[in-house]
Amino acid sequence: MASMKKRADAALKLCGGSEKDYRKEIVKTAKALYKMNNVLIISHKAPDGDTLGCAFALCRGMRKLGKNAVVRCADEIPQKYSFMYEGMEKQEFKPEHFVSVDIAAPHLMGRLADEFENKIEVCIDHHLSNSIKAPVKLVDTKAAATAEIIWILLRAMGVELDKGIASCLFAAISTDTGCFKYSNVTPRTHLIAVELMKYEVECADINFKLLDEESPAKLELKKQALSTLEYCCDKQCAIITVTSEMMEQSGASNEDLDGVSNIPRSISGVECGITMKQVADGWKISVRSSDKVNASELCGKFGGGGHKAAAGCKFGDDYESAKKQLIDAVSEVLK
Ligand SMILES: [Mn+2]
Repeated sequence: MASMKKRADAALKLCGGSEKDYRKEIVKTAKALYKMNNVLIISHKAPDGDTLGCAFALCRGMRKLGKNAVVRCADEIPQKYSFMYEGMEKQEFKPEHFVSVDIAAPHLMGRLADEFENKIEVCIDHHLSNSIKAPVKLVDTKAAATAEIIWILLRAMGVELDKGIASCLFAAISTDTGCFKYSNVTPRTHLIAVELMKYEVECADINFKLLDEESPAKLELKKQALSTLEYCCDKQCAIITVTSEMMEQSGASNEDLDGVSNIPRSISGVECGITMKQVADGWKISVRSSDKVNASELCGKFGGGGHKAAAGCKFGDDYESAKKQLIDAVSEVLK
């Protein structure tokens, strides 16, 4: 395993970081993965580019090492991510080892939680609020995307990257950074992207498909949601509301919401953008914020969590009460 240490060092050097403690963590996690066979890799529910890119990159990497590996997700994988599993063969086997990627909490495994939450052996993530229980945990909150960690791990394990793996990781990083424009981006993010681009990744295509392309249904949803736009806290906070009726009328899907929740924060002068989405049992809130507001702390007050600049929480049925509590909490921070 000495070579694993060397490879980890080399990978860390390539992406500009070589703290000894971090290298140790990488080696420990890479070793745990290396020992496994018949591996089930779990993505979070309502999957995004990072959780899927990590899962399929790791799955492809494990297979290259001669192991059986599959990816599972509680929800259906949106069509736009199909390139991630393109060309992968079906494998039938009884899973013996369980890995979670980009999952901050057990309930985010969705309907898979009951079956797997106590079986996770390796948890790889970048969420500050991570609460998964696992013997081996690698939670690097400095990583803009969990995919940064997966890249280092694959290198440490001696996996030869290829176009398939690199495309998954590039897509993961690109989506979790809003195409390299969020404040979570570090030199390491770019350095890893450089390494990935060496494998003929079709970056422009991936970026268009995952970040720019919009269906007519999504545009209709945006139009309707925009009509609810309101401001508070001296216009430093903007709120939009998405009702179930709007979802139905527009024909938009839940993934179409991603673009919508970025709208309020994009308005000049707004430090905190809130999207209130009606769900079966209440209101799902997503918060996007500038440095002035810690979205994760804000949502933490209501039992939620996430990142500094993007987080979420949930409220019950009472729309007005939910909104008032949110506005009060934001004004408390901004005053
Ligand atoms: Mn992520």
